[in-house]
Amino acid sequence: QARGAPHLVFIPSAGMGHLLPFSRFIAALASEGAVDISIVTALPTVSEAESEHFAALFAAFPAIRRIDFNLLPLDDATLAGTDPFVLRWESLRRSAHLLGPLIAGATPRASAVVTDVTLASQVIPIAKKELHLPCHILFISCATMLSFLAYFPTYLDGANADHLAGDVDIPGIGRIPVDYPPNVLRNLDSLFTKQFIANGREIAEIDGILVNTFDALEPEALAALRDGKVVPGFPPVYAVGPLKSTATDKEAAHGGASSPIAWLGEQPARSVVYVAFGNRNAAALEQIREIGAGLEASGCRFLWVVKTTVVDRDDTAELKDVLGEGFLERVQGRGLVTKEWVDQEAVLKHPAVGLYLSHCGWNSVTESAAYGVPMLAWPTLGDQRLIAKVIKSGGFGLWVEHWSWDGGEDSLVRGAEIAEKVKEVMGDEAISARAKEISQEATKAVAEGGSSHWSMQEFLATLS
Ligand code: BUP
Repeated sequence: QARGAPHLVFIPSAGMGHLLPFSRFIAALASEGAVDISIVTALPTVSEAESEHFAALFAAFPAIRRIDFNLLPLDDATLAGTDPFVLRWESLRRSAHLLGPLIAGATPRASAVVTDVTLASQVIPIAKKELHLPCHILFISCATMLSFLAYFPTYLDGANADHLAGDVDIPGIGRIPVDYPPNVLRNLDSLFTKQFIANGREIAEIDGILVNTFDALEPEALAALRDGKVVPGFPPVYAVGPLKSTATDKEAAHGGASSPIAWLGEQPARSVVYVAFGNRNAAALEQIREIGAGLEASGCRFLWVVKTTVVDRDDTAELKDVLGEGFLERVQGRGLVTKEWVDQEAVLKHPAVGLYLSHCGWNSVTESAAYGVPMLAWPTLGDQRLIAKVIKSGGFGLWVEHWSWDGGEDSLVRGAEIAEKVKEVMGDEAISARAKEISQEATKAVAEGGSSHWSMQEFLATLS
């Protein structure tokens, strides 16, 4: 790094969906070598995947400094049963007061802090009032979700409500039906709701927000935020996506003849349905079996990543028991099922993949958009229904809105319907053409002179 280069301190949060955009952004900066970088690291991580990812990142970029963040114990019986990732966010938040001295002690002196949004309301005052440093957010969801987060406090004040109680009209964006935002916001007592409202109230104090999106993907939401329609005087929004991994070649590490990528290499172009529901969505066994039945009945080739637990370390089930008698034998040769972490970016980039049946995590959607893979959206929780809306209005996928993940007898999505929709999107030329167009726009955005490239330059200029 150049002497006197700005020193950015990154504070990522828990979950691969949070860590990956940080590491991608950091890898892009580190490769350019124009800034010094430190990462506040809370170990051990919740999942094995995060642990391996941190190790690979620090190994690939030895110049990046690690600031160890020892969390205070979270002794709070009222939080029993909370999602382990949300619980970790709370742990990070309740230990955040320790960050001031940690960052103050960094050498060279920190020039700015970039935090995950889940910690925003705690970190912003520390960075700005205690450390007198500029503070930015690297937002890990879409600009539409950012608009919702930013506008939610105004909605609550206007509706004289303390939780989500109806549709939300966001200026410049339009009406968001009550069942699109995170469902849990209807419950004031949930930890997530408290964190979400606190972060939303503080966000206007930030110096800038980096978002893993690009102008052609979310033109209206970005314009509404930047024009101050959502919240007057909103901080600068830098759309710097789609972020791509540059740090590690995971396939090289985990590859071999039996790897999914090697298998894809033997399949015809655009013939494979890739099926994955993210790293922290555990489906009910019955629903998993209906998905299997659907894939089998579709007649398509498929690569399916199955998760049966929220945290990967807990997943000890045998695939053959999960999928049911004879399934693996029946689909042998045309279907590959795995419980292992796959290099999803490499999968979506592969010419054999023709469709992504997805839970609609934002990283997954930006990856699909970047590589022009049409989507069949099956959102589960959190921001995923708002993200499915982005897919639908972008025209690069189909969202069957009544598909839920409740797992109850009435709401189980049956194999026959899954097969029908898979075949429908696989054969939809308009969706396929639009996916290709979006992918070209994504390439343009990050190329020299593209909108995301410019946004990145603008952000870097604030550091000098
Ligand atoms: Br599973 C899996 N390999 O096997 P999202 C995921 N990923 O590379 P999240 C792999 O993890 P929420 C696997 O490419 C994406 O970058 C995937 O992030 C990668 O969803 C990331 O898509 C997952 O944002 O759920 O975090 O699972 O919606 O809660 O963020």
